[in-house]
Amino acid sequence: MERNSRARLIGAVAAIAIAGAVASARASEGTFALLGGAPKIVSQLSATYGAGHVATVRIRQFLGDGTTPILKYDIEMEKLIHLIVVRDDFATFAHVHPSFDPATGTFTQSLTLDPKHRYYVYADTTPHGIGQQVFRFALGAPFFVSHSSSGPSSTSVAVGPYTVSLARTTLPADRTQSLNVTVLKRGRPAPDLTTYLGAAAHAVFINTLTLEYVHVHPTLRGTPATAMGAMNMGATAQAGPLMTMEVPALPDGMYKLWIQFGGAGGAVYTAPFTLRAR
Ligand SMILES: [Cu+2]
Repeated sequence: MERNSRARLIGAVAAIAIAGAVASARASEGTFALLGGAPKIVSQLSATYGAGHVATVRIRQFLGDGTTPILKYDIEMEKLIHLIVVRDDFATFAHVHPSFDPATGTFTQSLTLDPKHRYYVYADTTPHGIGQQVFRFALGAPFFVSHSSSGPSSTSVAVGPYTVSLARTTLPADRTQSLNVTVLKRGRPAPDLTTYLGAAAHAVFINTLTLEYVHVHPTLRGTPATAMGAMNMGATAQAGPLMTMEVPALPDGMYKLWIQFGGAGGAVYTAPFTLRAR
């Protein structure tokens, strides 16, 4: 019955008939998208579209048999799921945390979509006993928007009162490397940064051609980095303006990168970059 009340369902027989005709809730199967990982589960998304370009997205995941729903997830970075939603031109980025119904294993999230665009939705979870899994789905307009082959972005981006800088935005491909991340406020190392979801910062990379996904966590310079792909940081994560991140071996290509961090008062800021690996 999911979360709908019985009364609402009975009152909505006509609407169900319409929904059935539109068949908008048919589940689509996600494409495995974690760079360097391997698919161990089946991930499905269904979407219903309402007024105001609002889509209600439901995600269910299953064991490899495709029929046994996964009901138990490990909490990673304070949440059961991280849903990353990126517009097809990579101009918008959202990181949200759907609600979870443990009885059915269904994650539910409302998203407002620009009807002229397609969106890539990444479901980043850690099913208990399985490890991190990331699946990609497409929502919205069915046409493909070709991406201009623009070069890497500037190494500095202003976001709110902060300026976020990377050591470089052109990286050697196919090798792991450390990349310094610096956050300034009024020209000085920002004194008021706060942790966000249990980390100094979160960095999501998406290959603009293959749409492969990587999610790493910058740490304060001079503190030990966590293992690649491990989201468990313990309770000791600290925020600060001088960070470094361990970048995994990126195949040759262009990558969008969004760095999220907490500012004064816990406000969340997102700094977008474009990287070239070659
Ligand atoms: Cu993160």
